[in-house]
Amino acid sequence: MELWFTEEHTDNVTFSIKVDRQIYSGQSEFQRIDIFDSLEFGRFLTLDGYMMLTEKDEFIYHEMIVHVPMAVLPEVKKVLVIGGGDGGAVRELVRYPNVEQIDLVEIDRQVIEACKTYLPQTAGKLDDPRVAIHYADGLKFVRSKKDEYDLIIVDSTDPFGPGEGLFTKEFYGNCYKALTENGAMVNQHESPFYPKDAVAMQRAHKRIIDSFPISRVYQAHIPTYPSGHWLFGFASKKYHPIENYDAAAWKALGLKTKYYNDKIHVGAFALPNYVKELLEEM
Ligand code: AAT
Repeated sequence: MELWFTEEHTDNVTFSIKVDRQIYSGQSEFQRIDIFDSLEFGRFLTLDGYMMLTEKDEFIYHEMIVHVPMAVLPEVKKVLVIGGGDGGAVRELVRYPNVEQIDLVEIDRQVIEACKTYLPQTAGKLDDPRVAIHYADGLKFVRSKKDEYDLIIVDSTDPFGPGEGLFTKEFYGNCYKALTENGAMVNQHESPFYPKDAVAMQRAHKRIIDSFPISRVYQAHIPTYPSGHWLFGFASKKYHPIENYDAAAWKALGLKTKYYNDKIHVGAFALPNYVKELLEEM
């Protein structure tokens, strides 16, 4: 008998991956956690039935959420990652020798445990001595922080369930306060393509531009997320993601990447007209 993972991308569209076998299934206090093996996408993690990452395409998401801000900000020493219990963002961050401390705030301990056991490709660097894991709600964690982080990466689930609070005005305002004067926040910014996702994306964008003086959106192609067209937000106090981008300095680090490069960095901020309109029409 064939086993398929199917996710509804809209009421009229589904996306399916043929599953080789189920590796893990658990119900935490916050969500249902499943891990499957597949021929086409390798091992993949879903939460409450929604795709979080696959071994085959996670490099795109994690490189774009980490290297874009790291190539813009001059001196990143202390980083806060909110969500991201799979460890993919942390894996990319620990490649930077200047990064001294990474606070990972993941609400669900069971996600981290399952990923450490079954997804070493992403979770393999969670034991780096610079990483401190906090099991907490990111919304609450940032409330008490002031002038502390050079970079905040919001690697969260979508704006329903436990991730909902990470798309609020209160949260973005607190992230602003938690950042140093040179700091920036990058978030997974949902998809512009299907109208229901686009509404959530627009709402989040409006709240971010109200909270930060500099705010730009960039894109990447992520095959296993709804429509494959995904956005990220870059919101900053001082540094502009292109004007202050130092390609030579980033190249001098000698980091090997599979997706990110200097042309992608600039090109990712070039948005299709329909996306620009969605962002402007609020
Ligand atoms: N790295 C790509 C994978 C993710 S998972 C996002 C993580 O955010 C999950 O492990 C979830 O438990 C955690 N999370 C959700 N809400 C909170 C919260 N309030 N505080 C801290 N952590 C939280 C991102 C997938 C993006 C999917 C896009 N469709």
